[in-house]
Formats: sequence, structure tokens, C-alpha cells
Amino acid sequence: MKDVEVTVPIAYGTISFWLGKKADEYHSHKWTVYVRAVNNEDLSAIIKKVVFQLHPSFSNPTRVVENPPFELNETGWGEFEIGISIYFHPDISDKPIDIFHPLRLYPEEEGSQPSTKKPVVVESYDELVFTEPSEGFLQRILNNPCVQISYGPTAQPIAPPADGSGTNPSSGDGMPSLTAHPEKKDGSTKNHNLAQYFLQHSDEEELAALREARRQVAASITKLERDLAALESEANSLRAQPMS
Ligand code: SLL
Repeated sequence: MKDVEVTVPIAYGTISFWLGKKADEYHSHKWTVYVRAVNNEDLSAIIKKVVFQLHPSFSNPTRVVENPPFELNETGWGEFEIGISIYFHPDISDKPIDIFHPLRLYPEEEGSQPSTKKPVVVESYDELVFTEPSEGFLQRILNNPCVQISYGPTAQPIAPPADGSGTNPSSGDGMPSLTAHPEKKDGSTKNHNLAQYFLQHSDEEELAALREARRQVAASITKLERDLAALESEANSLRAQPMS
């Protein structure tokens, strides 16, 4: 779909707790690395799997997570760069996105002690941006709250789903069909046991609001230009008529 852009705001990071009395030489901390939607929605309509690449000192250091929540829990003794590869469904992109995230176990603030209660949290914000999405993908995620869809001035209106809108029970409620199987558990991270430690990305919400405002301004400019062109052609045809 030309002139259409799908943006998925995500956050990824690590949360680590010191094990205190339970710590031993090789397991001083327990930690979680994760990829989540910035507002904790289920990402399974977008992400097929996430591969976490750990330090070679871990057994089986390549860890594949095929269902949400896209996260991994481990214990260890040292800090290192975690490789995170995000794979998408085939109608979205066949190229994974590779990012690196530094696992931190020790608080950076001077004088702060390791704590079993207060974790060390490092989280980054990013946006997955898909330009010219396939029609199938766009239809699938039209009502999905984890995506923002922006239509440029030359974007064509999207056709109703080929299978007849609403005839598919999994699309009738606006849920992406990939997540609508009742036997599958909810893949959102809203009630995650670590949700209280997730960071807020309010600057990013402001950015999203700015993007939306920019889109609306662009749309009204296009409309004004069309109105102006119509008025000009009307004026021209009036001028062409002989005075009576
Ligand atoms: C360091 N460059 O020396 C880093 C490497 C590796 C951490 C850190 C393994 C735990 C396990 C583990 O924590 N490795 O064996 O289960 O600090």
C-alpha cells in the first residue's frame, strides 16, 4: 500500500535483582530481558519470534522465544551485551531487526548498594516502522492498538477484507486473527509481574501526538489545495464565458 506507514512503538530492556543471601559465585543476580509494546499490548500480530543471543558462558546461549511475552529469565554473575533479533510474520517483512542491549546488574548511581528489592532497570524505546505495508498485513492490524497507521496524501483507501468483513469471527471484534484463538493466553504485558518497573516513555507519547498533528495538517493542506484548484477552474471557466 503506497504512502502508508505502520509504526509499532516498542520498549526493550533488562530488569535485574541481586539474589542477596541466595547469591553464589556464578549466580549473583536474576534478570529478565524483554521486548514489549510501549503500552504493553500483545505484539504477536507483528512479531513471530524473538531470538536472544546470550554470552557464550551460558548454556545454549541462543534462546528462541516464539510466543508473547517475548522475554527470557536467567541468572548469572556478569554484565554483557545481549543480542536481540526480532522476526516478523511473513506478510510484514522477511528481514529481522537486530538490536543490542547492555545487561546491567549493578546500580550506576554512586554509593548505591545492590538490592534484592530494588532492581536495576535499563530500558530503551524504539519504533518498528513498516513502509508500504502489504494489504493483507494492513487489514490484519487495522484495529490493533499496538500500531499507529499513517496515511499520506496519495494513500488509497484500504479495501475491505477479501474474505468479507465480519464473516471471520476472529476479525469481527477487531482482534488480529493471530491472537484471537481463545485457547491462547493473552500476550499483553499489562499484568506482568515486573510491570511496575517498566519505564514510561512519555516523551515518545508526545512525539506520537506531534506525528498525528503533522498528519492532520498535511491532510488539511491537501484538502485546501484541492478546493483551491476546484475554485480556480471554476473562475477560469467563468472568465472564458463572454460577458452578457
Ligand atoms: C564479564 N564480559 O566478564 C563479561 C562476561 C558473562 C556473564 C559476563 C553466565 C551465567 C551461567 C554469566 O552470567 N555470564 O553460567 O549460568 O563480566
